Amino acid sequence: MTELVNLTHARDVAIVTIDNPPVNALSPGVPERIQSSIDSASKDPQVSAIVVIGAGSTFIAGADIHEFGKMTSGEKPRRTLLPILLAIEDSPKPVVMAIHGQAFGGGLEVAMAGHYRVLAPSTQIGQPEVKLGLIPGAAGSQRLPRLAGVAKAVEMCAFGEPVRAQEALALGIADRIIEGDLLSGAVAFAREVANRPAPKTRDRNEKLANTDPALFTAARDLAHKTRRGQPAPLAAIEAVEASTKLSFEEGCAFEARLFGECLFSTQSKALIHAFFGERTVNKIPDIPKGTPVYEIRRAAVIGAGTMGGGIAMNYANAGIPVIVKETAQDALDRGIATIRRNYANSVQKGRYTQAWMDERMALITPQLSYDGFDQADIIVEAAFEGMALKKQIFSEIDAIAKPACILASNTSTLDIDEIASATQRPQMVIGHHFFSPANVMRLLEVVRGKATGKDVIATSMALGKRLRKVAVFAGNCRGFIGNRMLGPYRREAEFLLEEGASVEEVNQAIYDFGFAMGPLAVFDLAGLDVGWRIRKEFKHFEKPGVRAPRISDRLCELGHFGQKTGRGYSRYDENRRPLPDPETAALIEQVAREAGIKRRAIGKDEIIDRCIFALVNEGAKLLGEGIALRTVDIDIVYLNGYGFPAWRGGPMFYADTVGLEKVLARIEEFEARHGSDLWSPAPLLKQLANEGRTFANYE
Ligand code: 3H9
Repeated sequence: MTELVNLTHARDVAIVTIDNPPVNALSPGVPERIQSSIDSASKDPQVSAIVVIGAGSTFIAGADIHEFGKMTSGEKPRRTLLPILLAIEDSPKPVVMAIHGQAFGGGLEVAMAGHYRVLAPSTQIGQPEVKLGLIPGAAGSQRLPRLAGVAKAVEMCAFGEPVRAQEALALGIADRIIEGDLLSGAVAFAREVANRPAPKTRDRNEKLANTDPALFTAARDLAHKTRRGQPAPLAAIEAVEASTKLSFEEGCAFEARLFGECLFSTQSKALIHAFFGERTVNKIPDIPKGTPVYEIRRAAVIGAGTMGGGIAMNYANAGIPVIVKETAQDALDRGIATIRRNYANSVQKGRYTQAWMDERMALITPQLSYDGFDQADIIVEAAFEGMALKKQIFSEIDAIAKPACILASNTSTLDIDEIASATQRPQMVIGHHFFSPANVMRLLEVVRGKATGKDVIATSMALGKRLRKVAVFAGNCRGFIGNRMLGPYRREAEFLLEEGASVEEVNQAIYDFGFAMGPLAVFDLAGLDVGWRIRKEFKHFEKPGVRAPRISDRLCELGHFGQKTGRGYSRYDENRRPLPDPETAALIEQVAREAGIKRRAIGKDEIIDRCIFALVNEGAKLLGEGIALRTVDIDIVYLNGYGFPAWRGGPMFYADTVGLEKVLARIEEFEARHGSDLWSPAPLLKQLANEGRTFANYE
């Protein structure tokens, strides 16, 4: 336990050091002690100026996010930072905020209450509260426009992206960038300004004048487009707009009201669940911290298709040299050309420099042979989804790879144990299920076989972080977490078509729920042939007499594979815009007729409940079977791999917000209508609903 805040002196300059690991969050006691330290330094006649600095790797990461849950549950009263920040700003001696790492949220709000800000060159500053469904709650929306100007303040508060030190300096948020030792630079700066009148941010109104109201309209339009369904970005715009119309005090009161509304919203709880969830998934109960890991210095990928190419890019992006192997020159050339095109697009958009791209390309070695595979620390197989092929590849690489090489399969559905059985080292075999496009999607499912070594799992989870993925651990079953749940979701989307909903109605209902795309639009994008191939592989698992979706297979038989062939559930124009396809509609009616299904009008609520509760029910089965460790693992899979709206917190969090009793009642209704083979409620869901519990408190 540290003191949270320490006061020391460098001759005439007082140094207030915040020491609340790991990120100096403003937990109870921290803001109070910052202020009392500044206060006592102000009263000390030996002190001419005060420097506030963070210990460890960052200045202040913001309010302590754990506290929000305690406040909304009534466990703790709502605290307010505002008076503390006013007192800091009123200090008669200049307060210099010395910032490194991040000054985020409440951290930036503290920084802006100081009279000056000096930054280490790699610092990031921002108001990311909207990412938690919140807005700045301690005058950030009022002080930031006074420093950065209204347009930039709107952008930072409404969209949450940070700015780097150089931009902060140019904007006027920072006063100087300190190269070299931050503390000594800050102390020297403090001496320079010691005898000048200290400028209070709240009195600096010059940048508020003559604000063009069109900028708020433009920001709202952008928020509607890019933050669909989320009130926090709109509230943030409103709060910054208030800074241009109200006094500082009135603006703060207005901000506080909006902050309170956001704080108590379900969206904020969902987004906070997602924030902590992303950090929780890395913790696996039987793989303790400190489990030995293999060093990954060289990688090899088998397959230069969409998946293989994307996976290779992840390794190159992390600075790891990677071999990409194909079986035919033309496939290899196509794969490398796609990688080059992807990088070139990023360069064109200004995300990377040409030099950066050249370095990445130089890390990728395309080849047709296994040369160099004996040097690899990890080999990732990304061949077509077929057990026979995968087993053949694994027996080949087993013969070449060094003993300490991890053998990973990018399979999305197949049994890791059976794949491992083709090798003499099942303890080194693991699933690394990437999501398409693998260079973009953040999710990585790490799948444990029954023999997979703990060191191999620990290495995979650490590697996930290095590859900038959110790695989620899953047990071995058909489809693991994500695709096993996707099965019933897809099934219901297709059944709804057979029963009378149109392709457009199903897509629209799920889009309106908040998904980036409707299910049928996603399947068209991914390629219907992918699922077709997998279903053929698993034909023997189909239960005779149980209704199975047929439309996708029928479309594939016609060569309608989705966007890539211009036709799937929808038709696509030359700009890949979907259009209704009357022939598909006729085919659906025919399939329904053949199956003896009487078609009817289907409402939006039924579409949502059938698709989403199909996910929830399967998720609950996965939990009960121990395939998923925690509900949050399921939620994080769906948020990062399947476009589930983050502000709904994931399928399991969403089910809790609906109420498990209601969810169960609806599932039982579907069971009565469609049969137990399709809709038997998960035992865990039944148990929790009957006990009046939630998935959250199951953990
Ligand atoms: C706010 O400030 C509202 C205000 O307007 C005031 C209202 C009155 N609180 O991410 P990492 C934990 S809202 C509590 O893995 P990195 C995190 O859970 C807040 N805990 O490290 C993890 O714990 P564990 C606005 C926090 O180096 C550990 O710290 N601020 C907080 O990859 C390490 O985190 C934000 O939204 C927190 N604020 O990244 C910033 N932050 O080890 C949120 C982190 O037990 N934070 N933890 O799993 C971040 O963006 C990143 O954590 C940061 C470091 C970039 C700072």
